[in-house]
Amino acid sequence: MLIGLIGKANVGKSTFFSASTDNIVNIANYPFTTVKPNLGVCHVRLNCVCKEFGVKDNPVHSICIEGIRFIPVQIIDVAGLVPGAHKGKGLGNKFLDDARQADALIHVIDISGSTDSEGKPLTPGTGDPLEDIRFVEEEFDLWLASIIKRDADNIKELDPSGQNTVQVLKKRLSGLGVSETSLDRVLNKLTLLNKKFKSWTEQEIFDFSQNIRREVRPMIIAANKADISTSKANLSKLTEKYSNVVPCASELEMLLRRAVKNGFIHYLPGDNSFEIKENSHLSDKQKQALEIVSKFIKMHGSTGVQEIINLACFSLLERIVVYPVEDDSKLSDKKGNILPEAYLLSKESTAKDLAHAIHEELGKGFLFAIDVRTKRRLGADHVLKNNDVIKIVSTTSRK
Ligand SMILES: Nc1nc2c(ncn2[C@@H]2O[C@H](COP(=O)(O)OP(=O)(O)OP(=O)(O)O)[C@@H](O)[C@H]2O)c(=O)[nH]1
Ligand SMILES: [Mg+2]
Repeated sequence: MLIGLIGKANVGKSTFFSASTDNIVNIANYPFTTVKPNLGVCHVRLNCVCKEFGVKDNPVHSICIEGIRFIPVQIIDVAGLVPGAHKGKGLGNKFLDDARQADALIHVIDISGSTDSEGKPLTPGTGDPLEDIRFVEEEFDLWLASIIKRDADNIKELDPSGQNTVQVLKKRLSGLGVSETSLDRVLNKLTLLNKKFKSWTEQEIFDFSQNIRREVRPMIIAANKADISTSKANLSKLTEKYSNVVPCASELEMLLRRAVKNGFIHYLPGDNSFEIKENSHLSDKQKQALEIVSKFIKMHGSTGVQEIINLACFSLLERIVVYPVEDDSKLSDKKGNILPEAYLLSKESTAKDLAHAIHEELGKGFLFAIDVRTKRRLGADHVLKNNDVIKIVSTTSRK
């Protein structure tokens, strides 16, 4: 699973990336600081089942702190874009090629309005975040339209009668993972299902691209720089129009993570408060900085960074968490690690899908699964639910 950070230049994408991965990358108040994409690992946060089972767990690939499980997820920070990027302006559309690998997108914006459409610094409050969202989405759609158009001649060749539009478009958009159901839905909505592709107008190609983008790359809007006072008015305007907006302050999250590293505070990413440790000898400047963060968190509930990652995983991608174990009485693997793994699976995953996700061989030899809570036997097609703890019995696991 890969989360992509996209947006206008100089809105704080790399700051969000650094804050969520603890990898400090280039950050600066001018456009195009990021040229090559940064790839890193962030974590989704959830309540672990260890508390319910009353066990002290020792995860192998995730982390559990005080009953809160952090599961790794890949995240990519790409170059910023400016109007005209699909025609090669700024760093051109390379960012879209990088971003298209992502399963879900976080669209980072500068909600304080401190940057113009090219990402150059402005007096806070004079930039227009609503316009920024519109143009970034439009750039994405125009880029998609150009891919479809680029292949238009091929499509005509492949499908001279124009009878098999769905199959051909599916093939052309395969890099984006567009399913036939999504394609059908969009074509139906736009009443294009029975119109031969070769007679589609420019506008129809654009509308099709826009709808496909909404279908296959839903986005969360990270309203970044929400710590700047000019954000408030913009935020109200935005929430009137969009439902998927979360205010955030990546810079403040980064500050908290640094303070944790330096041993100054007790804080877990996503917490709604933090505690300054005794004998942490903070300077007045550091105290003031933490005071600003504290005020922000009180007002917004958190810095927003963790909440946005969680929304990308659980709302956009609708993942569930499943804990596989080999020993159902000890809840452990063969080595005795308790609740060793936590898998983020798609919503409709079955017991057999889980076996395959663990290991191809385990999937091939699947016999049945056991729901550790109820001790019930589950068949291959049994649909798993969030927080299930499952033992897989397979011909390979008997060896
Ligand atoms: N006040 C405030 N400033 C922020 C925040 N996040 C980022 N910034 C500042 O915004 C500027 C741009 O940050 P970057 O992370 O480099 O932005 P970017 O979107 O990656 O920029 P490009 O790679 O150039 O497209 C820097 O000066 C950051 O310090 C925030 O939450 N609050
Ligand atoms: Mg950057």
